[in-house]
Amino acid sequence: KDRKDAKQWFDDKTKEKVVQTLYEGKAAGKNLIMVQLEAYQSFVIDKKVNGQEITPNLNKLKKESLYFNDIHHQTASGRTSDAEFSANTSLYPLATGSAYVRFPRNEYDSLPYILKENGYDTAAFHAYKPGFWNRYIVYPNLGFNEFHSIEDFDEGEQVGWAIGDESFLTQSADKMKDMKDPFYSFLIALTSHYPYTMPAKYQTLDIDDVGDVNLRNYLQSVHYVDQAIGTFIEKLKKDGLWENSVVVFYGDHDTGYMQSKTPSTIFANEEGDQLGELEVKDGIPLFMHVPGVEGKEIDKAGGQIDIMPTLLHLFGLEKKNYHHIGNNLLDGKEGSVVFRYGSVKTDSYYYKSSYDLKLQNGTCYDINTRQTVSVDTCKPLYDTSVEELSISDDVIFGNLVEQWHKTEK
Ligand code: GP9
Repeated sequence: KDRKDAKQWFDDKTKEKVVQTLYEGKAAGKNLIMVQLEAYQSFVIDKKVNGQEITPNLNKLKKESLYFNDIHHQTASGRTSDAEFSANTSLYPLATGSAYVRFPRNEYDSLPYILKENGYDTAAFHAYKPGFWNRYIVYPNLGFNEFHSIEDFDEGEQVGWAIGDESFLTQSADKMKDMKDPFYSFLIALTSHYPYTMPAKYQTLDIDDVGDVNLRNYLQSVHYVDQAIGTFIEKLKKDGLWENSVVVFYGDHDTGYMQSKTPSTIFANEEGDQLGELEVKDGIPLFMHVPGVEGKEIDKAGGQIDIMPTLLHLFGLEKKNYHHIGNNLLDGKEGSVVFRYGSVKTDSYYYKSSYDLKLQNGTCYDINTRQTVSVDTCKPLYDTSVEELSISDDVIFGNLVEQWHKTEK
């Protein structure tokens, strides 16, 4: 019954979601270069500390890109692997453990698989141990032709856990020259990983009087990554890839700070503004630079499961009956993001779930008035979260997409 209900849910969704927009097919035939940024949060974008821009290169890119300003990470305990999983399958991560580790050989309508079917070469790049998060098994299974792990990179400059992002991104761009056009490259940056301590020469922001040491380390770290992104963009331009490629950057998850005064608290609009804190806490940036498409800021709630449906719309490939839960962020409809632990944000309301996941024990905020309202107002959000999370779990636990592919053949 669960399998039939899930299938019906996807069939209904496919009918609903085909909305024509000015963006449809605008990226047809282009390469896709997608970069997942470690612990990168949206509260640093377009912000200054002591008069210095934290992310000058991303701020510049924002003006020339589709920038989605209300995107939230949806990860659980699988952290970085959860973000990769959701961005490339448009399903929710698991509530416990990582789908990469627990179900590494499942079949999905994954982004590399769909692009491959449409003639794309595909590769994943991550300058760390291939066994971490089981990637060496998962990537080929998701449809990546190549996985360039630490073993495939020149030593480069070590910053944090591995090769610094500047060297990683530059070397990855060089490797892309060997890929057949069109291609999809998926890059997982790593430098801005907890605890965010940077070598003295990369602590270039003058912020000695800002926040606590954790915040200062975090800001220096994301500032370094921003510079690495600037170098990467220049290289893509020099190598002739920029004009032929959609280039996407997004953050994988929050900073993971457990201190009472978190960076997101400091950057929230007002001290003690609970809704403001919630809105900032899980916020991640999402940039899609599409050659020939003017920059625009899109104010619609969404998450990592929406990245693939949005890209497929841009590439003109969304019409098939794929088993995706996310939405096209460009469809002009009300936005919505379900968090793995049951909270939900739309453009109008924020439902904060309680630990026991009972509707009545959660809190419902009206985003326009900034006030709490009766929790019944948030019941539709709650119902959506219960339904979508359970459908996603059924798909993963039952490897349902593999079964559906067999019967559809
Ligand atoms: C290491 C990187 C870190 O390969 O993915 O993952 P995280 O600790 O953030 O989940």
